[in-house]
Amino acid sequence: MSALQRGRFITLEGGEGAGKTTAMQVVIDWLEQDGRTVVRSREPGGTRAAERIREVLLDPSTGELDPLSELLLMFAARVENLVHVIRPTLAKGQDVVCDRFTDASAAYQGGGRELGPEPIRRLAGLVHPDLAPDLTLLLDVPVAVGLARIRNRTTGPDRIEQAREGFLERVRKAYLAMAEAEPERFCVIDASQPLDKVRADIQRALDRRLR
Ligand code: Z5A
Repeated sequence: MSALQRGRFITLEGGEGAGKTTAMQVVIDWLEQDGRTVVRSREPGGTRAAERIREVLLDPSTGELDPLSELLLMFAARVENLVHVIRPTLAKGQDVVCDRFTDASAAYQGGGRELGPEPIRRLAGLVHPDLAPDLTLLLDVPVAVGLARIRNRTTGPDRIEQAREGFLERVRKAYLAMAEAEPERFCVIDASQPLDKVRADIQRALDRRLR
């Protein structure tokens, strides 16, 4: 499948409370104004089976999981999303905007859970050797700022959010290292700014990278 024929694959990444929900809408609006048909998805999730896997992964009642089991479940959900949503949509020439993808596994399981990059690299090689996002917006926010935002939620922390602050610092560090290693794919957005500034930065990044 050539990159010219298929739709564009855009992913949103970031730590807790980075503001991916707002960013998703900005990206979708921008693409639609550009005349594109856009399908949104999220990971873990995106299909009925993958959403069931998400429940297992995020429900605190699941209890502790071995980091490798956690990683394999993320990739099981990813296969479902790729097979049933991402690949067919791109093949039709439509765009996909996905809230998290394999970079999240590298940041959370590779960095946060300290599995390192190798298992993620191997699984990505097995599951999507031919496909990488065309653009990844990394919404970067200091851990304490992100945590303060999500503390205002009415729902309690999910299973992964229950991890301690050191975990989230490792996640952020892993994301920033990936962005530095692949500047042509990543665009880092300072998500600690007020929302209107974040929105404007995302729009500017899309103008620069996708037009
Ligand atoms: N995970 C993983 O470990 N491995 C993997 O491979 C994958 C995922 C794919 C589910 O992800 C979890 O799965 C996640 C990573 C892990 N870890 N956890 N937990 P998720 O994306 O569904 O869940 P999340 O990261 O917990 O989402 P979130 O905390 O809701 O983050 P967000 O979507 O970026 O935040 P938001 O809802 O847009 O904003 C949070 C609040 O902040 C909200 O009240 C906003 O109004 C406010 N906000 C946002 N931006 C601003 C600014 N700029 N100023 C002020 N206030 C703001």
